[in-house]
Parts: sequence; C-alpha cells; structure tokens
Amino acid sequence: MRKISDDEIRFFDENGYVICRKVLHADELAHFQRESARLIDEIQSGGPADKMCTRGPEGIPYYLTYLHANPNTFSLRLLAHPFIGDLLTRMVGPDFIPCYESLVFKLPGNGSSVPWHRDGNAETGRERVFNIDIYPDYSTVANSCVWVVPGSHLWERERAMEMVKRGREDFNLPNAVPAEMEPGDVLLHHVKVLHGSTVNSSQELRRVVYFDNRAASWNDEYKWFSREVIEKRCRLYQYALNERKKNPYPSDDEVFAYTPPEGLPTWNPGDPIDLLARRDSNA
Ligand SMILES: O=C(O)CCC(=O)C(=O)O
Ligand SMILES: [Fe+2]
Repeated sequence: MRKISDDEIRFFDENGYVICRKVLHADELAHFQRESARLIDEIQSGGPADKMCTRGPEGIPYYLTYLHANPNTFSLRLLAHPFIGDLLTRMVGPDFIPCYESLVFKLPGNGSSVPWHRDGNAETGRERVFNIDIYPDYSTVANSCVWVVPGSHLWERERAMEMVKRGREDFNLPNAVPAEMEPGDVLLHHVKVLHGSTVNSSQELRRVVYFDNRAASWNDEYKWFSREVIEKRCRLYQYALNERKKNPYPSDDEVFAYTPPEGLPTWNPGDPIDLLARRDSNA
C-alpha cells in the first residue's frame, strides 16, 4: 500500500497542508461512498444519526460528530488503513492516539459553509498537530472545496485571528489556495492552518472524513484530553485495527502493527469497547 513520501512531509511542514493523491483503492472507496451516503440519508430523514449532526451557519446539517459511534461498516476500518498508521508513526511518533473523528458533508444545492478558522483545541507549540482528511468525492472550487492559507500554521495567534475576522467579511483572502481533491485522495491539514469553505450551490454532494490525532506524550504536556479519554481512544484504535483485520478489503495486502504506548491499555478481541469515547468524559 502507498506510504506518505518524505517530500510530502516536507511540503506539509512548510505549508501546513499537503494533498496525497490516490491513497484509497477502488473497493474501499466504493464502500466508503455507499456507507457515508447511507448515514447522510439517515440524517436527512431524522434517524438516529441526525441527533449527532451539527448545523452550520446557514442552519443546514453538515457535521456528523463521533462518526464511529454512528453504526457503520467503514469508518473504523478507514482509521485502521496502513497509510494512516505509517504516517502517524513517522509524523507524530509511535505513541500516536487517534482522538476524534467526524464526517463533514456539503449537501447539493445549498450545502453549509465553514467560515475561515483554525481548528478547536489548536493550542500547541511546534508539534505536528493535524487532521487527516479523506475524500470519497471530487472536491473542487465548484462544489465548495476547502481553501487554505499556506504557511499560516506558523503565524502568531493575533495575526491568524485578524485574518479570520477579515475572511468572515470577505471569503477571498490574499494568498488563499483551493485544496482540490479527487476520490481516494487524502489531505493533511495542520490544526493551525487557516482554512474554510463557502456554501455549496452546485448540484454535487461533497463529503470528507476527518481524523484528529495527537501523541500521548504531547497530551501529557498540553492536557487537551483527560487521561481517561486517551485510554479509551487507545483501546478504540486497537479495536479499529482488529475490525480491518477481521474484515479486510480484497485489495488489502498489509495490516498495520501498533504497540500501545507505555502505560496505556492493551485491548484484546472480546474486551468491551466504548465506540463514543467522548473527548470531554472527564471535563
Ligand atoms: O470540509 C470543510 O469544508 C471544512 C470543515 C472543517 O474545517 C471543520 O469542520 O473544522
Ligand atoms: Fe476545520
């Protein structure tokens, strides 16, 4: 399976984002498309997933929280993709912990905007704190792809907030570039890079799964999440790896091997699992 290249990592460090082309194989991509469409239908018909779905500034549903806790057969296996395990080991460290996941979607016709922002929980030093954004659809300027301001992950907070304010008055920020994606591509975006997207007035659906990850050692320093959350999330990742191992895609040719960081729990098949593993469980 494809691995992130050193050049791609270098690009990320300089720009605060990088587009990795052609990561997913066709079998996984088709399943991702089907299952995410089913969840969006469930939201639109007021089913259980609707209660987990946030509305954007226009009042339109666009953000499904805690994706793994919304019963589906793709998201845990997607998290367990070896491309992800490999890049997190190399870019974050072997003590990485997947901390959160969501499905963002722009409905056709009038899909939610996402005003310019840095992601929540963005207080960090120089660590590589980023999201892994996986696309099942074409995401283009026409269907309101994400725009980023390259290099803004290195800006002081004040400069970034000033630009956010400006971008909320006029979306067209100087030096902003569109992150145009194809199905199966993966975008990495630093939580501090300025990013946002406009209303989708095209007739195309545009979806993306976001995975947020941190090193356990960084969390000890920054205390973004309680110890209990980190333990739960560590178990959840091991559960996800086992899900993919049990239900491989025909194209799978490797399984990612993860060793839980020292002091964190080992999850064994058959052990109970909390698929929600709420980030604020100790808050
Ligand atoms: O997919 C998008 O348009 C942006 C979503 C985003 O940045 C967020 O939810 O934090
Ligand atoms: Fe964001």
